[in-house]
Amino acid sequence: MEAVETASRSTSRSLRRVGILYDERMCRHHTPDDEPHPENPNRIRAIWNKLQSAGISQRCEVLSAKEAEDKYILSVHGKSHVDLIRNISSQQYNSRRNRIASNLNSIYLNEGSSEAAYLAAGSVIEVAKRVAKGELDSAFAIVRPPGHHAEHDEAMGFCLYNNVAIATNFLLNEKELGINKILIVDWDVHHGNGTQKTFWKDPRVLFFSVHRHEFGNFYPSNDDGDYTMIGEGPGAGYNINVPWENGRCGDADYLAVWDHILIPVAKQFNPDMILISAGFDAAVGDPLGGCRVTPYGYAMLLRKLMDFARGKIVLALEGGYNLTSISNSALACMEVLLDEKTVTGSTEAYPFESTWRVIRAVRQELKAFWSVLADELPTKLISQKAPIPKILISSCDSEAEDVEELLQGVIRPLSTLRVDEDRRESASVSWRSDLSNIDIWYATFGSNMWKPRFLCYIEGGQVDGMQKLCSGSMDKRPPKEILWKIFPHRLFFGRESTRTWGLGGVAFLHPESKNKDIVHMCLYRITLEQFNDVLHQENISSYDMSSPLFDLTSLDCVKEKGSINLEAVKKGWYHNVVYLGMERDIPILTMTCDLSDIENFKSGKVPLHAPSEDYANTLVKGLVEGGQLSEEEAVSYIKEAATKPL
Ligand code: Q9C
Ligand code: ZN
Repeated sequence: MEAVETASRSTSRSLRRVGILYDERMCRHHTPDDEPHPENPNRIRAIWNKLQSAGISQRCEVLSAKEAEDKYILSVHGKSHVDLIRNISSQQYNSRRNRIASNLNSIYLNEGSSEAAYLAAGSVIEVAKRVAKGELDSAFAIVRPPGHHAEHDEAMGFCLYNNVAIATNFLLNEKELGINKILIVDWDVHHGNGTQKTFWKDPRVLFFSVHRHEFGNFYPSNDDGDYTMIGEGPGAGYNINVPWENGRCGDADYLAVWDHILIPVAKQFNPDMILISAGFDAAVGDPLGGCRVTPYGYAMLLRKLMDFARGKIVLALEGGYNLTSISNSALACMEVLLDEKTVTGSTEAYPFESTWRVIRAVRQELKAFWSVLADELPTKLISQKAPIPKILISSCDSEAEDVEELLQGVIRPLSTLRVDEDRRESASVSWRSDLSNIDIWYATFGSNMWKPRFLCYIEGGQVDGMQKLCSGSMDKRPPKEILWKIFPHRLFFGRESTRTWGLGGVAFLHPESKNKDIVHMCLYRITLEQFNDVLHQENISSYDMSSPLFDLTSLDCVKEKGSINLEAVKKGWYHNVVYLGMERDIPILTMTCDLSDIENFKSGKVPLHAPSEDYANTLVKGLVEGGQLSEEEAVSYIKEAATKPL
């Protein structure tokens, strides 16, 4: 279903109305003699060119910039500041312009600056208005100069007018738009000091900024971005800062902050609209940011926000200084807005220990205002951390006896991981593209029956009850179809604990069928490429995926023999791929233990063990939400499987 839609969409406009705003006139703001500067016109040109050559802009409504009216700018800035920016590019300022700029913090000015500043602010207003009215579902304004550092009476940090703050006030003041609560997410690597100050006492605007802080040593180098800065008066609690203690933060750090701060708070706040101060200077490769967010990371961060405000989201460019990084990051975000989920390239890492410390500090500071932040984070969760400067790549569910040793072998420096990533991907690209054209049914009998849990293996992330983060598949497209079937196999639970679910047994399927047994299976139609990524995640292995675990030859073999034991993941618990027949000409595959394991379970060498409550509940949820059983029936189905002798 999804595939058909995507195909028909590829030549036409998206089903979702997505706005994109670009205007060459914003390139006329540059350094006086065009001396090199990170915030230069090529930034927005690079993004625009990338979106055009990727066919993205063709699927969007393309808008051009409009100058903001002074009355809107004056809702954020003082009259003297507006007068200065309006006039700074005129001839009468020619002799004074450079001196004025040099008295400001990190600002240059030229003859094009005024116009560009008005266009940038006006453009964010323009797209925000259209999204608010429902003429567009969402939009991206590719603007410069950036805005989030600009304060009431001060241009700074490459910013002249605070574009996002101005658009926010515009939305709130145009009462007939019906926008009364706005969430601003500032994921630029720098603190959005100007935006914070604008809405400091305003409970209609929840300002959230995650930024490198280093205890006040990172630009703008003061305490404004500390987590203790929570707003004041009626605005108390409506300002949330997540200050990184160090650079090198990446997808895992940002996702942890989303999952444990931003998303729960967004749920409780329930915004009418979301504006993102979308700097891409936390991207891997940025010369100023020193962080490591991948395009996939940005896509995930954005996707998680699409569940709020009925998807009414506006992205406004802020910083971001590596032309390639910002273009790829912007592209990944546009794919999310267009809802065409083909973002690839994931990085598995745990958050830094310092990240958990910061998350706890923020939750502690704000729990009086947001009840969803009140619970202590489970120790199991926060003990998942990346050694500095090393990183743990790997995954979810595998439970090799010597997992710890195995994992030690997988620890390698972050730098190697990043540098090698391209090479690793290109080495694996040939098998991936081959296998991405082959569909299979992946038949699940355990926690994967619950769709959100299974999606972690595809999209990355984790759901309630899981104590580990999944890396996801390289191909993030969701299953093309889901279907339930009953098979004559025995479901049982064994082993004592898992890394993902903690204490308690996990589900296994007896690899042989027996007429009087029945098992409910949820079948996901995914590609053979994705099946490989699921196999990899289900069986923690040091296997590097430069070639597939299960290829076309294995597929032929399993069809003929009924099952196939995978040497490469021998130590994983689900190393046995079992063929369950065909469904509409597509093979049905599952993964479980092998017959020798069954002997060990029977002899007691490996224990049978009932599942934990969390894990059992996940199975029940799968069966109930999948429309297979009532809750009562599901509970007794699981109970029977957990108690009947093998
Ligand atoms: N030692 C934005 O990303 N750095 N602004 C100045 C002085 C200024 C970044 C360093 C960085 C400003 C929108
Ligand atoms: Zn920045």
